Amino acid sequence: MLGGFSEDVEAYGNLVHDNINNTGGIQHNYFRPTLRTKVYNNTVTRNARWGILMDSAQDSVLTNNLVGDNNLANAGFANIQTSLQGSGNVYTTNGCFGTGSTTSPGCNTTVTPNFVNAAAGNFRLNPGSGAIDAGTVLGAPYNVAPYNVDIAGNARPQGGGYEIGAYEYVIGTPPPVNQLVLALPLDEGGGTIAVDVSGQKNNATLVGGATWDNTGVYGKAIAFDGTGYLNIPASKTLALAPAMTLEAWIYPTAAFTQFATVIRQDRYFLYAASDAGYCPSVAMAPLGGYSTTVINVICGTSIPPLNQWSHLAVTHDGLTLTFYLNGNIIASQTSTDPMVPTSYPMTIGASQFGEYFTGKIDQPMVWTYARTRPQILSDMSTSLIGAPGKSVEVAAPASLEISASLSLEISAD
Ligand SMILES: [Ca+2]
Repeated sequence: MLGGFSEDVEAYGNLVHDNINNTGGIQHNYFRPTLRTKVYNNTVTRNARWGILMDSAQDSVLTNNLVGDNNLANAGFANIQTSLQGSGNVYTTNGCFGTGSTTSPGCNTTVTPNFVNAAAGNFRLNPGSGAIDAGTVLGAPYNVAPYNVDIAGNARPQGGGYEIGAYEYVIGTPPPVNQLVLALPLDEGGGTIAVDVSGQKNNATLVGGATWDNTGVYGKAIAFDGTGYLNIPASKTLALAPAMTLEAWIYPTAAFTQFATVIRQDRYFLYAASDAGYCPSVAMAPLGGYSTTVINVICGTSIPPLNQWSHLAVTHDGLTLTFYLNGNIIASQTSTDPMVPTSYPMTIGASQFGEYFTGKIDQPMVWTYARTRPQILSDMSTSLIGAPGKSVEVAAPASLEISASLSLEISAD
């Protein structure tokens, strides 16, 4: 302590929520100035007044804080309240959202947090959260123990970068919810982007000989000439494990001569055709599955006919691989080898090995869990056109970890 100042206080990785007794979240006390406070990677939400109050703070740094839905007492506070502050404060990549001003100088950006279940006190992030990979990379000492973990003890960063807030989003096991992570209507009819309406922002880019076609199953489709494909950048939401559903309508226009990809992401895949002899039942049969140190596949039993639409799907629930043709279960087998999530682009109409598809594809969809047969039938009969947020069944999280509320007051006491 020096001259009545409180110095070098840190607030790192806290969850500060539901302080409803007319108070705020993290506070620099107006009457007790603070020097060089560091406020990093906190989630501050559902508090009555401010989220983070910077009164009398000087030469302090706020970074990677996820602050929103504060000011619930309607007292006119910002999520990050920067009135009456001292000089030299720095704000970087603080994401604000919801109730309470999100435009104060401390809020560098607005984000959609997409919490797992805020009402139940679960402020972990769902896939597609705007907080994922949106933070500033932290240097020493925050990149080493004991700082390099999140509030749940998971290593920070995960995947492509630092998250904003107290929680890193952990790819793979277990999935935060049962969710749709890719849904392409393929109805734009122009341009080079096919927009994902799953809500997970996994938009696709048309590459090479992939062109718009006016006649899909629903609306338009993409035609692949045998050299083109759709590319979707690597995404945590597509790093699937322990379960999946891949499905699409296909309209092949050339006889199959080798593996023909419908959907592939590094370790999991759906193919319209295989190489001769790969599937034991029928030469060139379609297949789906996933690879680890071994390749786990389930084969169809008939060749999708030329110049007509067929619907293909493969599901894996962690125990069983199932292959569907036109909504019918064609084959099913035990497969307990755990899926391994990886961070690679997804491609439609080709794989990382080529394996191009020739013909049309419509409404490719990817889910983080095994759809049931009635759900597959529903997917087949539902047009994605103009349906963002389409009928996503959200299962209750297996366990809710509800952190105790706290109000952290930084003062010279
Ligand atoms: Ca379409």
